[in-house]
Amino acid sequence: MSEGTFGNPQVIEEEVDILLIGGGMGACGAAYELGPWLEAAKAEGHDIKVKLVDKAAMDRSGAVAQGLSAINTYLGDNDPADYARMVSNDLMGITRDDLAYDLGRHVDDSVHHFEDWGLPIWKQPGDEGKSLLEGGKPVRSGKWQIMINGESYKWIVAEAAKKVLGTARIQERVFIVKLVNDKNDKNRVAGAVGFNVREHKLHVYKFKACLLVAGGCVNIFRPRSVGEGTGRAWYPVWNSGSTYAMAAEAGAELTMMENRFVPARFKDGYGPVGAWFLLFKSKAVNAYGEEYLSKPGAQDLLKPYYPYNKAAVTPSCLRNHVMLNEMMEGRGPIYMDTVTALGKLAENMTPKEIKHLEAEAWEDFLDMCIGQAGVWAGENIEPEKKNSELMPTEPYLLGSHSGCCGIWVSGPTDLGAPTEELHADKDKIPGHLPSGWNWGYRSMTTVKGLFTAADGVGASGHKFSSGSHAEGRICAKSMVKFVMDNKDWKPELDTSVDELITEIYRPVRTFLEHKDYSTAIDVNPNYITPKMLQFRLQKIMDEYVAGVATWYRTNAKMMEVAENKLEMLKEDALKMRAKDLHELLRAWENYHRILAAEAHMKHIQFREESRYPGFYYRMDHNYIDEANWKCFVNSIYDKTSKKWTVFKRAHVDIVPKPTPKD
Ligand code: SFD
Ligand code: AMP
Repeated sequence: MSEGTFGNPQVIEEEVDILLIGGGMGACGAAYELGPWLEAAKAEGHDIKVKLVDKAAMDRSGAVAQGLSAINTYLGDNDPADYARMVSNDLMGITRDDLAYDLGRHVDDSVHHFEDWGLPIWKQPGDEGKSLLEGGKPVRSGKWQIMINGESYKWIVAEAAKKVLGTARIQERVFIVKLVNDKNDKNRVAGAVGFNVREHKLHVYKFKACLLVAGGCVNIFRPRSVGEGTGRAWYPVWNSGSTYAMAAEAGAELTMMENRFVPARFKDGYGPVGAWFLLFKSKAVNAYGEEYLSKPGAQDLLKPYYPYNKAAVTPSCLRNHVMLNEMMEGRGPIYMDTVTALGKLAENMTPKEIKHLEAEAWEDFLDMCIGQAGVWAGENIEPEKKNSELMPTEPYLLGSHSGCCGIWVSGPTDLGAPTEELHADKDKIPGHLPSGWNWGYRSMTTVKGLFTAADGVGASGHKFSSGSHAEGRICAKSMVKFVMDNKDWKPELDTSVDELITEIYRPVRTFLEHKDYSTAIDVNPNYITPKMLQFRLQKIMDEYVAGVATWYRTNAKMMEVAENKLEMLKEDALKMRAKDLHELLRAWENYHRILAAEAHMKHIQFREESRYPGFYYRMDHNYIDEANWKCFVNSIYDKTSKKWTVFKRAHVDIVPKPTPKD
């Protein structure tokens, strides 16, 4: 085989049964779970071939790259039905109970494995040294969350996945650009194509089934961190919308793409707040020291968004709504009152215990968001002496954290029936799953052979790291079944390898063709650098689609402008240049971002209400309209005509929810 050169890659074609795209929590879960199922198939004489492809190195790839300090979903003694209720409540009533319940009943097993593989999980005094499975009681920060020493969380989870698959079945540093549909069935996937980000190699995979778990989408909005802060974000910048864009282009139905997560975070370093609110019992206060969430009148602000203001825990977006109100009325900055919280906790502590408490406060960030510890060090912040500013960030698209955008997937077959397991109040439960929520293979999208998990699955949310792993495991099982049921089927790509090379290396060839036209490599009328194109995308989304520039506000007219500008951006995207493989990666990441951004905008445009106040406002419909919009908004993209079809799907509560009282 000849060596590739820049723009003329060596082509490596490979046929497998199952391709895993991504090496994050979802993919590691799937890889681990595949082990026993592959063995079982082998025992029956079927050698199922598997490959995992990650654009980075699995030990530190994806959202958990820097580690975490809590596992946000561990049920323990909690009821999965309550978990489904919490997910629904936090996401303003429109989630799929079948998916949430299914996740809730499976997730703990992944956590038990993490501990077995070496992840230190905090235990209650007296239970140190006892594993969860041995009855050790975890230190809960909240009802669903447990504390860990998680700096090496991803290493540990990746190691277990790698052990099962073996290095020969893992390909790191290959960025998958697109899925390829089957030649004989356009509603089926038959392959995927990507390039090596370090060597001149193009990889073409054919498969029967594929798990697309490439994370969520970051950097479609202009971030708050610009200039010297560029590059900082809360969710990982290398989650570039590949999951949503590639699925959409393959024809998969997306769901709830209007949803976004705008987390309240420690300003500038993007440090998460959960441990502070839940473990250290800290309060957010305005510039005058008032706890704005509980002060008189705060609840009135939530009235237009009835009935979701009635929940025991105010949904994340509504907490943001009250915070934004404080800022816009001039009572900012908002602070996390770390001084009072640590002071209260230290009241009955020995000096040694106080030192330990302060160390824990630092470790929370050192374990998961080291940049925040850097901000503290750089700004002389000792949390026991000085409060830190909080800020709502730029929006992120994700389906595994406190958001629910993603792909519409087939649910479990055994839920929805009025069983004891679901709820004692079984007579009130609809007798079966609503039609359209299950089509045979759990977690398969509406495209045959294409599965997803974690950030990829829409209309659920609050899975976090553990749930993402568990959902990957669920997929492994159903993909093996799919492969066994399709033993004799041969994938055939609907696009030739030559066409794929031409398309994928266009930015390189554009560069090579025009580079000598000007003397400054970045200034050239024949191409645009990926970095500049990304700035343009971020400006459009920020200014017209409810980014930070407008305090998350938009309306139909603004989106009309955005729509036109995005059309032009898509045209110009074809002129992106790549002066090296790194820029080729950036070019395709941007392409994925644009499609994800377009889906987000189209869905916000379609949903004529403000379902997630605090995350975004349709100022022309600034209310929640339960009668017309308590439904899923789904969409399908046609890659040939480049048009989106957006439509409603009925929502049903499978797990009964309390009726709010006035
Ligand atoms: O503090 C391609 N998360 C938290 N979860 C918790 O359980 N506890 C916490 O404490 C959490 N917090 C938190 C979290 C995330 C981050 C970034 C911070 C803090 C700072 C959330 C979880 O991490 C998250 O839910 C899961 O990791 C999601 O899993 P998954 O599998 O959907 O995504 P991934 O792990 O990012 O992996 C994506 C993979 O895809 C690769 N990839 N590969 C090939 N081709 C392409 N085109 C690709 N595009 C991407 C990536 O390299 C990666 O391997 S807290 O805020 O609440
Ligand atoms: P975060 O650090 O904001 O990503 O949150 C981590 C976990 O804590 C998630 O499960 C959140 O839903 C939860 N959480 C964060 N802040 C609060 C709060 N003020 N009240 C209740 N739950 C919270």
